[in-house]
Amino acid sequence: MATTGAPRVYKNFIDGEWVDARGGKAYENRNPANTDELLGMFPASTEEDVSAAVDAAKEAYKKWRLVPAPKRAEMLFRAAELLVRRKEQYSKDMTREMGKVLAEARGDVQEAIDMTYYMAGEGRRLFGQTTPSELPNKFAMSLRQPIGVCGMITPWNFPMAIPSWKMMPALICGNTVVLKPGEDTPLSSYHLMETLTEAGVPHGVVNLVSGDGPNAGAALTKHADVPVISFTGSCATGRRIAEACAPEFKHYSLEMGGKNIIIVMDDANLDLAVDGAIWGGFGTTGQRCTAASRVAVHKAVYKEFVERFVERAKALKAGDGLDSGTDMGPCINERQLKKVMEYVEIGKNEGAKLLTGGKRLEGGGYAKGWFHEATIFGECSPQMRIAQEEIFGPVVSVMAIGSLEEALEVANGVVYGLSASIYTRNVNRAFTATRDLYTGIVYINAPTIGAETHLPFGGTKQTGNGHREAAIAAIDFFTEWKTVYVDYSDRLQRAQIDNA
Ligand code: UN1
Repeated sequence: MATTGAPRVYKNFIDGEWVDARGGKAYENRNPANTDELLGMFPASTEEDVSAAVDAAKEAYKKWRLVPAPKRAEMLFRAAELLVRRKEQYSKDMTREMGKVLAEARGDVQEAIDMTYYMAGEGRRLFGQTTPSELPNKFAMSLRQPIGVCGMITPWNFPMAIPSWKMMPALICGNTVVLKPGEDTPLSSYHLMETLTEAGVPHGVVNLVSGDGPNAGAALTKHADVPVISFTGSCATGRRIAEACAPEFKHYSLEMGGKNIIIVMDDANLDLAVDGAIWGGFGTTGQRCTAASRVAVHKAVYKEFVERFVERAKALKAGDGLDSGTDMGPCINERQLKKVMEYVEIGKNEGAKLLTGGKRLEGGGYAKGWFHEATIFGECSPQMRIAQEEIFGPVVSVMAIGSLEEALEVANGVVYGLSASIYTRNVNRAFTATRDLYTGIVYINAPTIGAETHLPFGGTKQTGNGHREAAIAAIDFFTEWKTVYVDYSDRLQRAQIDNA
């Protein structure tokens, strides 16, 4: 049904005020399951808006960095409590703007809650080291110091979780934030701002500027007063960010693509492996950077696995994520749906066997959304484009392998290195795979998705640039070490020289 009446107009959040884009432009945020539903208008921000937000964050930093971390933590703790209370409303809004099924939207908000509580706890740690000096009457320690204004550019697939992964650690360390959320999902970031402010985070400490990459994101990246950029998104954008950060030697963390694999050995519990491949491949409509878009199955169980996997995929019901019977939501937008359809053609042309799916869902309840069938290609070779390139949709490429060695070679034979999984009941194989899979995350007898907030998240090779999100790794990224030597000997002591 078409939304009637004037659409709700959302604003940027700068220096504690809700403000329109200075250029006066706004863009529509529509439900990908039903494009007749307009969630609201959001500011199409430009350099001017970004500059205003950075100025506010720079000013606020002067005081925020001096607030004791346990006090900052109390605010985060209150924010987490508010998120718990609002979980249902925020989850429903997320399903409406992003399309993922409600249970998964709840998971996304839960991930934000987990991260916020976790980082609140860090407020009473933020540990450095103390260590003996090599000289007498001298004390040595290391402290973490905040860096300043952190620019954050986040994607649409985890509209609340990913901004929280970046914001909460940055804030607890004493930094201030300017967030540019995914263009398709600004509402969830709006909710985060609202929550943090109500929890007592002072004006200017968190700022939100919605808009697109070329206008808002690029302005944030290159702004001289933003020494830190944290980005999650495509490799193409990540490369541009790296180039923009290089001249000033900014700190930047990039979380990018994946072509994650599930390996199914001949000794695997096949029921479990099928469950994992369905959840890993089609959860979030395959729109996770951790999605299991490749499955390598030992030839001894290939036929049986594929039969069961295909049968289960056929039974998945696509639809509006708010309907309780829906297993899989739409693609995020038309561009993403077209990309999926193009890859289906590529797969067919390169000789993979289309086992199920392969088509856009149209008509009836699908007429107004960007729906695509759960799609499985069998008999893929590891070098096919559908087995090499990130599709970010409900398409899984299945390959046969003859040994663990071959599986590991296939697994590592892509440019990405985010997540990988092996199903086996053999402990030797499990540990060999753990050692030899060159990825940031490895799962044994579980799919490639489902990372927890207190463990490092990120990947090798073109998935990232060596940083990790979440866990203490995030604290490492959002602080710099300061090493302090206190000499209380009252005489000049020369390190490495007066060592006799
Ligand atoms: C992403 O797709 O960018 O591990 C993040 C997972 C989720 C996060 C995914 N906790 O699948």
